[in-house]
Amino acid sequence: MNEIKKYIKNPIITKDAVPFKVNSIFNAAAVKYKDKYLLLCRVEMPNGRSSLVLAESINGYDFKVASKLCLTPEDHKECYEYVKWGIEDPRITRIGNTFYLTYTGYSKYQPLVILAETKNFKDFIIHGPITEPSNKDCAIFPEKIDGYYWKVDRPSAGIRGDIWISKSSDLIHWGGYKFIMEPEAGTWEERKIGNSSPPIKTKEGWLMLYHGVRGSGSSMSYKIGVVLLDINKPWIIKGRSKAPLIFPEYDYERVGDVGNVTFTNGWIVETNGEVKIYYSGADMNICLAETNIEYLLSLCK
Ligand code: BMA
Repeated sequence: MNEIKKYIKNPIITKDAVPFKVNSIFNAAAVKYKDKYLLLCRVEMPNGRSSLVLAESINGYDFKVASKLCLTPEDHKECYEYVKWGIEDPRITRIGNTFYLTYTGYSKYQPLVILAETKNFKDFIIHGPITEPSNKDCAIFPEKIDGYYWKVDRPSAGIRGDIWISKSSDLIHWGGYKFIMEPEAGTWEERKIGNSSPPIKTKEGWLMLYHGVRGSGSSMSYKIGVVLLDINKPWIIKGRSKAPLIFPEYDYERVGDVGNVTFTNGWIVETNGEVKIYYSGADMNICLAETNIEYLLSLCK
């Protein structure tokens, strides 16, 4: 497959599939767990604040949404004031037998990044904020590099929206902050960029999806690109797609709570190199696009 193929039956999950009342379901983290495909989805509740719910599937296409929320702002006993307005847009990284979740905590203090971990998707240890506000779009690398854990995120200072990288010995205390990429002026990603999915190790480097935003008039358009980072020095960019690979084109991506948005925070790589990108259209649903590692690498050349 030398392309990105949007699934013919998109969207694969809408709010009609959620067994309780929500305003929308979107922006899911994705992982394989015990031979099942798991999506940890953001649900916006009727009051406009978000929580997380699991959806699971045997084949990666047909998902069943759980009957109860799996993580809510109220579960954050020690840091509730930083997530009071919702928890949003999780990324999941597996290191050993532990799944690390990074997600946005939203409150009057502006967004920041929360770290939690689980081994079974039932019991969660919530570590709390690992950035100050304003920061979001954080993903952790799946293995240590040069003896350290690494994360990317998107601090917002003034009008800038760049991706930065930092390192840690314990995943809690971070330092060694470095700028890695900025929006490309005058293009589809000129306004701001942010990580989209946890980096994946390939023979040519770390492959990572990112989103880029362009504002025109009163609306913003969200599209998805891909970047290749150096395997030993992940702050060095080896290549970056010249154009977005996923962008709003169909009604289910153009019309919704926030129109003209394609946004992803989860992908799954199969052992044969095929890739399933779970993305959302117009902040309203969950969709699937399929491709493979070789093609994604070719876009970075
Ligand atoms: C970003 C995040 C995402 C959302 C996107 C488009 O800033 O808030 O959750 O999908 O905007 O509205």
